[in-house]
Amino acid sequence: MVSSVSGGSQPLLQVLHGHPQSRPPIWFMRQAGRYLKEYRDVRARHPGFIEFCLTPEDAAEVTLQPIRRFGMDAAILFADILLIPHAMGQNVRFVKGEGPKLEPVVSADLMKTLSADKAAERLSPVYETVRLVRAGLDDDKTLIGFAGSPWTVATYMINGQGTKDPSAARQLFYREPQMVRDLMAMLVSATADYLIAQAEAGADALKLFDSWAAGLPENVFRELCLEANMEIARRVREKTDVPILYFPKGAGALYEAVAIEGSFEGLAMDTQMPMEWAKKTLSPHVALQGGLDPLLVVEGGKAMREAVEYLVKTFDGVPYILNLGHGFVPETPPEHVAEVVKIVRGD
Ligand code: 1CP
Repeated sequence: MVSSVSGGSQPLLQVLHGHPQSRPPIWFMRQAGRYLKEYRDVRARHPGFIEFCLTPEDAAEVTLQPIRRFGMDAAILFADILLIPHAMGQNVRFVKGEGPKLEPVVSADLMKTLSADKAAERLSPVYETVRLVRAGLDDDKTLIGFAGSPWTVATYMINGQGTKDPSAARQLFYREPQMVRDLMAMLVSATADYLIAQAEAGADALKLFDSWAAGLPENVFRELCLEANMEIARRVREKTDVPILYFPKGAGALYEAVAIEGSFEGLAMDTQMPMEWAKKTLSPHVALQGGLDPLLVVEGGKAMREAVEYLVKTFDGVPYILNLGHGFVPETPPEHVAEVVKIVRGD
């Protein structure tokens, strides 16, 4: 059993164990990335994005860069949610300027070419990255491992690309439910193994990204999002007691069901979340994280400062981690990021 020593000296783990801090711990989704020159320099050495993610020294370096520059309370492993389809045998490429391209899984025959069994094993370079990052982080900083949630990863696998419109996956579920259920079962299994291996290598907390949880009817959300992620959490907990954060982006009122029934230690909020409602309804059940609009950090100034202060004030006295409601975009000025950290710390 891998233990997270009930929070120890890490403020972020303290929050995930239900203990509010006098100032909220802080980190940012996509805190490693193109908005940092030092990231672009390392990225330029790699022709392929997947190959970059699977090079432990460089992945560890870019994981640590934002911590060195801004001193956030947590590092998030540098990897991508599409490493799992790659490791299951799907052809995944990242095309410059266009995002990910996958060979779409749209038939039972294509599904037969995929396998969950060895997927986590094939991602062993990621666990080496985890070990390198943990060794390079101060004891009071948390290392967050992560994976995509099964439905979100299935959406990319079925659509074949990054898209603003995940309807192909939803329609396939209505047309061929068993096929999508089989794919989901493979993803649950591979993802649980992958997260357990990250925890065993030294990740202090784990996050499941359900970036395509929006727009699903309640019964579909419950099956494909809530239940699938709870099943992963159950499997992870058989082997470790590392806390788990879940991000059901765009789930709206269904956030309440996730908070009450979900058994996750942390729940990440998107930018639309009504914060007073979240404090009253979700907070008694789960530690909360996030909500800041990443575009405020692009613009900076008074609007950004007021939004950050509002979050700090609203969640004063309850377990809360300051973060974005979605990832930084490449246009984000690093000086605005530094200013958010300063405001939150009360410097
Ligand atoms: O070189 C580059 O800058 C490529 C951009 C990039 C980066 C920095 C991609 C391609 N992935 C990543 C790293 C990454 N991805 C991390 C670790 C770094 C960090 O957060 O600091 C994480 C946690 C992810 C997770 C991820 N990848 C998600 C879930 C979170 C979210 O943004 O909703 C998703 C949906 C992806 C898919 C993905 N990977 C990359 C892109 C451009 C996309 C989105 C494609 C699309 O739908 O349009």
